[in-house]
Amino acid sequence: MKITRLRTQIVVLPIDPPILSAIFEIRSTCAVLCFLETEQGLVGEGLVHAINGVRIGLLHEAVRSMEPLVLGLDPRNGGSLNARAWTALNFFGTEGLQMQALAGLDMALWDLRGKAAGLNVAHLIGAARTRLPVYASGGLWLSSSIDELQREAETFLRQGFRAMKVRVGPGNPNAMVERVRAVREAIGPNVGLMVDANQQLTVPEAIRLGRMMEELSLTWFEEPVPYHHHEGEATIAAALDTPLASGETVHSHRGILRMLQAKAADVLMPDVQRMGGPTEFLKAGALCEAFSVPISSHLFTEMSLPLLAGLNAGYYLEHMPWFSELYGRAIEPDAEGFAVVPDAPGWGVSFDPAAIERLAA
Ligand code: SMN
Ligand code: MG
Repeated sequence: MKITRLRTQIVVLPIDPPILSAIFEIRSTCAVLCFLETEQGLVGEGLVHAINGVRIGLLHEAVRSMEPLVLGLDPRNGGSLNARAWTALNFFGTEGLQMQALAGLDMALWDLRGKAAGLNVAHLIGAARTRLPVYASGGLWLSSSIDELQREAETFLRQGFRAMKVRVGPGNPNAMVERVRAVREAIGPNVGLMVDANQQLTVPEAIRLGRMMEELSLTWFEEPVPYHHHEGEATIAAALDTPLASGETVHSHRGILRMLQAKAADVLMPDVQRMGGPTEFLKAGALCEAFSVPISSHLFTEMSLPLLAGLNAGYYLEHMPWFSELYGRAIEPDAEGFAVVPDAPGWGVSFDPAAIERLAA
């Protein structure tokens, strides 16, 4: 089997009403859909995105520039793309835009390998499990009032979620704790609750806020300080009983290795795009297992589900529904609040042509 062409399509996914995290107002996300076509007619699918469409043209161009790395490649030897990338990308480096563009191709390669084998990616890896605990992440933003937070939390419970994430930010810590407590009161003591500060606190602020929240039995406290401040993360993690989660902003398995060596977090949560694709995500997963640290995911619910299912250290799946319209279906929790790996080959979900037409830029 041979890859004959990389086809790309830009789509815009509006987020209406806009949402607010401590770091961005998010009005849309814009994705570059990547299709690797083969002479046998099988097509592998991947996607990379840019929040609010910022620099989407550059991301698209970076993806397109990598077409020569996959043309003529047998997808069964998809690992060779990753192996060659370390030299092919060396000049601009293996962090940032180039790695994120590489992710689109690597995702499509994994989809092709699964489709060629007739296996879901989870089974291709050798699934360690067929379902994962999932938490709702598409809500409980800083833009919600306390009443809205409680109503959104109740909606998540009705949808079958047994865990969810609320956002905090800088400012009056009493006000932040009040928001988190309001959610805890709405969901009761036995539902998982994560808190994400999107890197906007200092180390002392994070320790103070973390201590104030200890009694709320959080599943984790995420990205309290700027993502590169691993020493600060380690200080906060050591000061709190609540587990610290981080890792969505680092690139490649080497970024994850540096965090593990620094004891920066109790839970790592790589983003498959920033990793540089599934190949790097899986390497990160093996490193997490070696350090006995659970691995969660960031965005990319559809692709992270089979990947985490294939990892012994696999932990919570983040459920962000931004791309479900593209797939024409949403991943829903089962009766116990788990996300179940689909049976279909590759990622187990495919882009809906009607949705692409509707959302095309
Ligand atoms: C997040 C990051 C980027 C976009 C949306 C949400 C957040 C998360 O940090 O962890 O979901
Ligand atoms: Mg986060």
